[in-house]
Amino acid sequence: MPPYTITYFAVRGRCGATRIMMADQGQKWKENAVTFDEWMKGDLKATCVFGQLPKFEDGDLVLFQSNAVLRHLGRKHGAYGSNDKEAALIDMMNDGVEDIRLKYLKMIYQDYDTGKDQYIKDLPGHLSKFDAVLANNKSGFLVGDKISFADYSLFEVLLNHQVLSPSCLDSFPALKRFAAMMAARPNIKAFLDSDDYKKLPINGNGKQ
Ligand code: GTS
Repeated sequence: MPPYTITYFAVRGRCGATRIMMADQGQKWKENAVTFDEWMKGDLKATCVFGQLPKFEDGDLVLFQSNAVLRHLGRKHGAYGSNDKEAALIDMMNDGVEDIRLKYLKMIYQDYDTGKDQYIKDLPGHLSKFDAVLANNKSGFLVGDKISFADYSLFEVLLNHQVLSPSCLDSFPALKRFAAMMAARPNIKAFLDSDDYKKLPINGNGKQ
């Protein structure tokens, strides 16, 4: 039995980074895909701490909140820095990624038709911050000299943004290098090439 189980809608959504991280770390997991009709019955929702998915199980540990899941996996698989100072910086970077993710999700779910162009115009202002951080760290990762859960989260956000705006990384050499480096990691490459990954839409409303 795989150690981990994801219960979520059949999308990449808020499990994209978790799946990429587990794949890269050589982990197996089980997927419980929940349909909209099942969800609307309300029984599962009533059991979720915040009334939302994803739900993540690691044995008898049941977690909600996708960033808590990333942190848990980071702790377990040595992807949370080498000391408290690095861990704090990794938290900071992941919160920065979450800020972009929230803006992206708001545009996708609430404002796609009228807000997409402005969102793409504003994007360099957000991406430049990550580019500067990466340009200052010669390991190529966000913090320290090894991969962390924040790297997986940033990478996944970049994948989605390259679908939204294929040239969005062109003015950001450090981000471009980072995205290429992450995509070339053998386990990530194999996962991104897999049907399991490709069959899932990025978002639940078909916009991307
Ligand atoms: N902060 C939460 C997390 O990071 O896990 C947000 C979870 C969330 O927004 N879940 C949505 C949900 O359960 C699905 S998705 O936006 O992640 O695709 N929606 C259904 C509902 O009834 O709220």
